Amino acid sequence: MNSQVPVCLAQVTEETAHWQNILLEQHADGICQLTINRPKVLNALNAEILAELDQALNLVAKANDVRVLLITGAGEKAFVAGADIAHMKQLTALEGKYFAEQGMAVFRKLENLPVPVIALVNGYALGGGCELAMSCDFILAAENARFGQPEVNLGVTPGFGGSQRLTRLVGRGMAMELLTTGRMMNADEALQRGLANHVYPQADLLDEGVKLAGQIATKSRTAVQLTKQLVQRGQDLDLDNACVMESDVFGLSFSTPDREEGMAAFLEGRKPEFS
Ligand code: DAK
Repeated sequence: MNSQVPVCLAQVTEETAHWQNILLEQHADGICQLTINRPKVLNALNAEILAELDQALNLVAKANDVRVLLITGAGEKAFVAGADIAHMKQLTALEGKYFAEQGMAVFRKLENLPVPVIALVNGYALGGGCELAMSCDFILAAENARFGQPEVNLGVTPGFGGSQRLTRLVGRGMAMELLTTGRMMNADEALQRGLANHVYPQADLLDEGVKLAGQIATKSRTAVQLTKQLVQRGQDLDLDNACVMESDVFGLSFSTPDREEGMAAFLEGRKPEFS
């Protein structure tokens, strides 16, 4: 398939048919669901899953029928219980470095995906699982969600960005506590500390995720994507430069058909019909 041509994700089958560990499905109205599907080992991540995840993100990035991506784990027990310990046990130091680089690159791709990504954390999100959730734009948690970075129990450091993203999300002191004790946070604590946006009964998590994604999917696709870029790029800039960037992007948004339609619809007292 030509990588330059936008694809309709709903019609892509040949590229996804050989995947063993990832399910990619379309809900209505531009909502795509990606499920890490290895429930026997609580969806633990190995190099093969990371490679499939990378391919899935490439497809989503160029799909013209995806407006929001949901990521969750198969089964009722885990989102992702971390990197696969059996896989990591066999790695040499150099292979460990490559494994970490592979995970880092995939999670960075996820973070920079043009469309918003919502993690639906339906159980354990430990180590690489917590790092995966933190690479999404925001997190919705089930009541049984458990978040943690237990790498210190295994004699290693976080390898997929956990020490950096957790610190940015919950602050230095709490991140240090969690990283150095390896203790798990339950869903309510994650909510209280700003790691999760909302907590739902597990049976409602997917429906709530689809509902929230549905609200985003009705908005201007261009405005949503530009907003994600502003938030992603702006967080590492000083405020002066971040505000300059926002002015530039605000100006850019005035050149779009969605801006014409959105403002006309408001003045005509009707709902906008965005492209
Ligand atoms: N890897 C492999 N298998 C796992 C797994 C994991 N992370 N987590 C669970 N499993 C498997 C269990 O071995 C068990 O398999 P069977 O015995 O049935 O064959 C099955 O899933 C069910 O798990 P349990 O029987 O243990 O279930 P419990 O309810 O009793 O306990 C648990 C659930 C999540 C508390 C427990 O499974 C657990 O503690 N799991 C490990 C959590 C963990 O430590 N995760 C890894 C975090 S470290 C790096 C790159 C990356 C990383 C680090 C460095 N570089 C290369 C520098 C990332 C590291 C991590 O993610």
